[in-house]
Amino acid sequence: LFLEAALRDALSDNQFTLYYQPQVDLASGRLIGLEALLRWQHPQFGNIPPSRFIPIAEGCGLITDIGEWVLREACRQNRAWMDAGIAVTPVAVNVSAIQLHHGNLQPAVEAALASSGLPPSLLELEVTESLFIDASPRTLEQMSALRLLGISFSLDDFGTGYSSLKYLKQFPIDKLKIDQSFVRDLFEDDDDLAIADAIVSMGRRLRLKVIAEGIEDAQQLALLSEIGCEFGQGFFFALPMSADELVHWRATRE
Ligand code: G
Ligand code: G
Ligand code: MN
Ligand code: NA
Repeated sequence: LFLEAALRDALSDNQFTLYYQPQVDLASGRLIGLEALLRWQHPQFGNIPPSRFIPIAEGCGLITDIGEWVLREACRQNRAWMDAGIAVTPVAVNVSAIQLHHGNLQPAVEAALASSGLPPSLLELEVTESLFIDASPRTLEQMSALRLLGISFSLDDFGTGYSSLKYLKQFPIDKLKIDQSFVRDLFEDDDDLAIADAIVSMGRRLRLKVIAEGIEDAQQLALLSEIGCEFGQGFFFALPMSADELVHWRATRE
């Protein structure tokens, strides 16, 4: 209840910022995208992680306003980088199943694209498998409409949720994100390697892109490359960074 009250002020008081974590092509190391991650700096209580406040925001309905802010800010920032002549990549925004369920994601995305002038091909939306549990008809309708606009969808935390594989056929998904829980012990645990390998193979057959999350060391990277995983993200490449830090990071790699 305390956090709920604080969340209401967070938007109006500008306490939110977006951090950006690079996504790379594993073979070349080239930057291929960014994931936008929400950060909340409370004036008294400091940094409060999304794992704590997103569930509360979902429970009290504030996720709609917060989600709209995230979309607007990510699109604005990516368009600003484009205008500054910085090599452009898509930005991936995490969206809550609730935003889709209630039917306000599509108008929010369209508004964010219109106000920023960001081309739709430079926006990705990350959804989780929880989306598929009692998806309303509006869920699929909105996803299909957004896909037609040129936006792509990634399935986050893949393999940990409620994945009935039939959903991969029913919903317009473009990319699978291998959950970091399968990557963590990849080198020590043959079962994790088997699961990652299976996801990569299935992705290829279904013509889906596959990205591994949570890559922290060179051994994990080597194994993922060996099984044909094309893309990756994790502390081994880069931490999530502020927009300014990211510009610097990009410059030092060129
Ligand atoms: O950045 P961090 O590791 O703390 O993220 C924790 C969780 O919060 C992740 O599951 C991530 O998907 C989620 N998250 C981060 N930013 C957003 C956001 O803008 N919207 C939603 N709905 N979830 C987010
Ligand atoms: O659920 P989602 O995949 O959106 O969550 C992304 C979260 O994972 C972010 O909060 C980010 O900080 C965290 N993360 C990103 N790379 C790594 C990594 O290499 N190791 C660990 N432990 N966490 C990571
Ligand atoms: Mn994510
Ligand atoms: Na994840």
